[in-house]
Amino acid sequence: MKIVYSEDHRLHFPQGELYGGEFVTPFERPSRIEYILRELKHRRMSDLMPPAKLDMKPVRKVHDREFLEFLETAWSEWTAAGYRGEVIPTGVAARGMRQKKPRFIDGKVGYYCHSMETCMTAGTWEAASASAAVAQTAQKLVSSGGRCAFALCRPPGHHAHHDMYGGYCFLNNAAIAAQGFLDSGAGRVAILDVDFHHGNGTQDIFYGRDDVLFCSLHGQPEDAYPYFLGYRDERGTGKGEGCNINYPMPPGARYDVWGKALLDALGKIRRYKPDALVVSLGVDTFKDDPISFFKLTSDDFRTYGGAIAKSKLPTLFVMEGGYAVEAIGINTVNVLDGFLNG
Ligand code: SP5
Ligand code: ZN
Repeated sequence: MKIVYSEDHRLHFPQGELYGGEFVTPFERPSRIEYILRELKHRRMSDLMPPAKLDMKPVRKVHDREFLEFLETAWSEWTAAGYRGEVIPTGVAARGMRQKKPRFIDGKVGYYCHSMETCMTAGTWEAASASAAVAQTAQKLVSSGGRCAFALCRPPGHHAHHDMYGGYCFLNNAAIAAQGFLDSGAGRVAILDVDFHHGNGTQDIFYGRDDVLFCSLHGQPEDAYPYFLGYRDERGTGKGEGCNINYPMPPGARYDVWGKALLDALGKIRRYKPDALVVSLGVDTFKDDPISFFKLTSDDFRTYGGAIAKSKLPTLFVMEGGYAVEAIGINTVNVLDGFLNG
């Protein structure tokens, strides 16, 4: 399996994540990638390549132009304002308030942010755009006839909306890849999001479209981040009606429950007849994940990799979350291994 990877992910490492009212070292940290690389090497999966330069065309189709400008300039505007800490909003555009973009950086940050745990720092834009380039380069490998590829993205992407960042995500790598497939000639693309958290950003981007089917398996929003999206009755709108399918599940869910949802999603994907499949691959469904509540074992990851392979679709794996760092390599590579041998 071809693996695309960029060292530029290291440029994004904020000092803090707001967690339980304290600033802690971010769960989404550079060592996650190091653990995955180590396990890939250990299992002789070393077909690594760097990304090509990012083509902004598909990026502009899934993200708002002014939002992209904001991400690119936020750090310089923040420091120019005299602030010495990392970029965090104070006031946000909440219920009943006007949705108009303010001029000053404080206001703009509140306008474009949906989750305050996620800080921006000096290298955030560079890392986020390198991560999108990783997804795009891997997508092109699959579009030009490969059976599969692994985009080792960091920072992750599936919480990034058309015009909002948060949940450790800035650019929606999976959405950029899906758009890339369409732009390279695919008629329809399916996105299967197996990260523990609902892929609210990906849902937002494709909610009114029928050329992308989005299926997400996740912790139910009553109990789990992102809290305000991911219910079963969110089914898409307009011509996108029926092209958004959510599988919210309760705390403690094991593979007996989770695997059933997966098979249902894979059935829906088969009937949609896509030309390509993008898997938003988060391994925070693992039983020992520090911020999640599903109970998948390391063996379960191999099992579901095999189930995904049965779809026989050109498949792009895009790395999302997973915070049990000592096991992240084993769990991620188990999915890829299960796929290759499934
Ligand atoms: C890509 C991805 O996986 N993003 C996840 C972002 C989650 N951010 C908020 C986490 C809040 C966790 N609260 C957990 C309580 C556990 N006791
Ligand atoms: Zn997650």
